[in-house]
Amino acid sequence: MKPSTQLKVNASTNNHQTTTKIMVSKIIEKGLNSQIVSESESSQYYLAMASWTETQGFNGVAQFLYTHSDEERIHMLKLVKYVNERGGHAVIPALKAPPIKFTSLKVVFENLLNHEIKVSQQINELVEICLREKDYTTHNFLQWYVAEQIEEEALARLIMDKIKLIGDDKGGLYLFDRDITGLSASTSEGGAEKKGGK
Ligand code: OFO
Repeated sequence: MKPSTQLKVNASTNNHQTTTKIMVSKIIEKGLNSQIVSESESSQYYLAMASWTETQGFNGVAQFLYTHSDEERIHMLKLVKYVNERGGHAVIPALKAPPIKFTSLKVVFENLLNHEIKVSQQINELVEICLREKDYTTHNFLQWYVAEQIEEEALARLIMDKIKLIGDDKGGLYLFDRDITGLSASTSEGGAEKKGGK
């Protein structure tokens, strides 16, 4: 929808005031609703990883993943509120079941990194649609997600590097499990969280 057709004028007969509301276009609404699915799936996926790692005795990793799962839910909620505030309808989706088991800690974080890369691509596509549709408000709103993805991908890569270094060394894995929650906190301090996004 072009900007000229994004204007919806509601005339109030009660107080004779005229209010102008900028509506989100159908194509942007659809894109944002797809992103709601992705963020919800991310939350479920990381929750499944958290539960599995907890059963394997990696309590630090589990805590890290429970927190990450909560954050993804907040990302989803932020989108829900934005869509509705802009006169669209945020649809709460059914989600497919995430995996139950993972073969190793390395596989967990490989999956996490690949998932974050996929989400970054989705955000970038959404940003591209906003530019094509000349929806600069949603484009601006999405910049928080762009910054967040940079942070999350960087953190996932950092963790993968550490896991590769540790290999099968049990002592190394013990220390990694002990230290990972601090790693998450220190990284998010410089990230999109600090930019007032949540
Ligand atoms: Fe929603 O931040 Fe990653 O996926």
